[in-house]
Parts: sequence; C-alpha cells; structure tokens
Amino acid sequence: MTLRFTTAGESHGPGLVAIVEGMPAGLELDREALDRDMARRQLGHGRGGRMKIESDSVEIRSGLRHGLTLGSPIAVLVANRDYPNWEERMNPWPVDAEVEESHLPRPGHADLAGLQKFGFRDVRNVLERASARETAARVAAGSIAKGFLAAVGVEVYSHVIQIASVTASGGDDLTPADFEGVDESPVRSLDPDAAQAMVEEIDRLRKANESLGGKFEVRAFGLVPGLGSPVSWSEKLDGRLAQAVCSIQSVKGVSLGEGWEVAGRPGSEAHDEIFWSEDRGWYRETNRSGGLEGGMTNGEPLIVQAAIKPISTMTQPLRSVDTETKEPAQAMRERTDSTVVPAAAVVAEAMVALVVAAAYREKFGGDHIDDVLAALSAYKERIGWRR
Ligand code: EPS
Repeated sequence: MTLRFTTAGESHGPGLVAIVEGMPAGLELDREALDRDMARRQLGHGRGGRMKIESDSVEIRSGLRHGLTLGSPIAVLVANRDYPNWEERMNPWPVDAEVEESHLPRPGHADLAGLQKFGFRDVRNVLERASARETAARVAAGSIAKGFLAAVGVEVYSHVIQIASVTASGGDDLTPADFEGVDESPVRSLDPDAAQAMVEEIDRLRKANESLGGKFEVRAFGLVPGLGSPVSWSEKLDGRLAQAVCSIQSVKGVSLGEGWEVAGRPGSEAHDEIFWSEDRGWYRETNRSGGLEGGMTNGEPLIVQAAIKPISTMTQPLRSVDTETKEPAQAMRERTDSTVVPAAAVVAEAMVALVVAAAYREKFGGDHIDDVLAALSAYKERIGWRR
C-alpha cells in the first residue's frame, strides 16, 4: 500500500486535475483546511496580475462521501478562471480563428528543450504545462495528504528564509506554534525585520525589471522513527524528498537538515549524539541531520530547505533566438510574477506531506484509518516511543 498522485492541466486551459490514490477509508477531510491551503499558495508580495483573476477553489469529483474518504481514488478539479480569456488560444478543439504562435524561447524556461523534445513549433505547447500554475493541483493533493497526516499526529509547515540577497535570521529551534502567524507576513517569513527588507527588495528589483529567487524551509513535526528505508535507493526517504521538492518549478537545490553546512565541519560537529532518559525515551539534543539518518526518519523534526532560481519570464527579456528564422531576438514577454518564493514554500509543504504520507501508508498499511492507527500504536509500543 502506498499513496500516489498525479496532476493534469495547462496554465490557461479549462482547469487542473489531481488524482490521489491510496488514502485509507473513513478519514475525515476538512473542507476549510483544503480551501485555506489553496488560498495560502496564492499569497506573497511579488505575485503578478494573474493572482487577481484566480481565486482557487477545489471541487471534489470522487473518493469522498459526506466528508469521509471511501478508500477509492480522490479526484479534484481546480478551474482556471482565466480560461474564458484564452478560449480561442487554448481550446481543446479546433477553432476558426488564426492563433498566433510564439517562437521566442526564454532562457531558464522549458521552452527550447521542450520544442526540440516534442517536435513543436509553438512555444506555448511547452510552456502551458511547464508553468507553475500546475502547483495549484499539487497543493490540493498535498492538503488531502495533510488531512491523513493530521490523523497520525504529523504537522507540516513552511517559511521563507531568503529572497534575493535578504536572509531571515533565527529559526533554529522552531515548534509548530512558531508558525502560527507565518501567513500574515507579506513574504511568509518568521523574521519581521527581514520580511520588511524582502518586500523592499522585491519592489526595488521589480522596478528594475528583474525577477527574484530565494530559499524556503519546510518542517514536519510528530514523525515516528523508521519511515523510509535504508535498504534500497528508491525507498530512502531523503532521496524521495529531494526528488519531490526539486520537481517544483524553478527549484535548483535541496538540502536536508544542515546539509550544506556539515560538509565543511569536522565529524564531531556534524552529527546528532544519542541520548535516552526514562521520561523522554530516545532523543537528540541537536538536529543537524534534519530528522533523517540512513534514508529514514529518526524521530526528530524533518527539515528540508530548497533554493529557487529567479523566474525566467523577464519584463526586460534576455537574449534568445527566433526558432523559425534563427535570427537573434529577445525572449518572449508574458504577464508574470516578480517572485514566487512564498508560494513555492506552500507547494513544498504539499510535496513533503505527500512523500511523508506515502511513507506512513507503506509502513503501516490498512484499508480503514482505524487500521492505520492500530498499526501505528503497536509500533510505538514496540519501540517504546514516548512522544
Ligand atoms: C506562470 C506565469 C503566471 C503565474 C502562473 C505561473 O501566469 P500568467 O502567465 O497567466 O500571468 O501567475 O502562476 C499561476 C497562475 C498560479 O496559479 O500560480 C508561469 O509561467 O509559470
């Protein structure tokens, strides 16, 4: 038993779809939590005009009855409210109108390699699916996964730690309570001074026709040890998390725990020493490994950081080549965001939730949520887990 999901949909097509397969039956899902996650992905200073058009809501098409899962695939639909403006250009069926093609691939985007790969002439055939609009469907799927994780005692949060050259400080020893106000920050940062500086930096660089990247962090609390596996490369949870987070549009680097920092330290300052006490059971006093050892969780909070590059659609386009004439040209211009780091953090929450939920489904099985909880409780008992 595992949890799988897939998405479908183009950025300016009729809508997006996600199918989540492998949820146990009898799990209560919270409609408001789902709506909240969809809205959270649309937040963040630096978004463009599209976010004024979209107000994402999820329509459940299967797998749920009266708020409880049926154990069957859960299909969700997110309509693109912008579609009526694109009905000619993106109609699934032939139209009478002459639809203009784009032949100006953007450096940093999927455009050029996508044209070559699929044999298209129109860049739009590539960019529509490569667009980060697809992440709305991931967040819907991830929110369902979070519903399952809440039932097994796991919470997943995110925050922004850098936008362009501005970095947030603090945040070493975070607890779930620390994330309470994070969505009120205009850039989803836990450091109010840095948040202010990030907003100013976004405004400054936006005026200079620049786009901005940054870094964010996802933390998951309440995980039992032993999720994932040390025995096969494909089952290692660290590898699965890195793949899931790196698959988010524009992400170029993923670090687990203090991954980049420990590379430069002596071993004595790189690991988390092991302790045991009567009331706490097994514990660590540091969490440099980000809750992951040997491809498994170790019972400490999971910490995943990622670096995202500046958006490749530029208001001052970079140099490119017209793919029809082969003449030098400027890359295409499209309405775009200045930065999506705050939104990408919410998407990463969803991806981490989906990977961790899959690991729970693999380890504890069960057709009904009560089966899962019984297996989880037997495991905690066996390992003497006291949290
Ligand atoms: C995107 C470009 C922008 C973003 C879009 C992703 O869309 P448009 O070209 O319609 O202005 O707003 O993101 C979303 C629509 C979303 O929901 O996140 C891109 O090229 O990746």
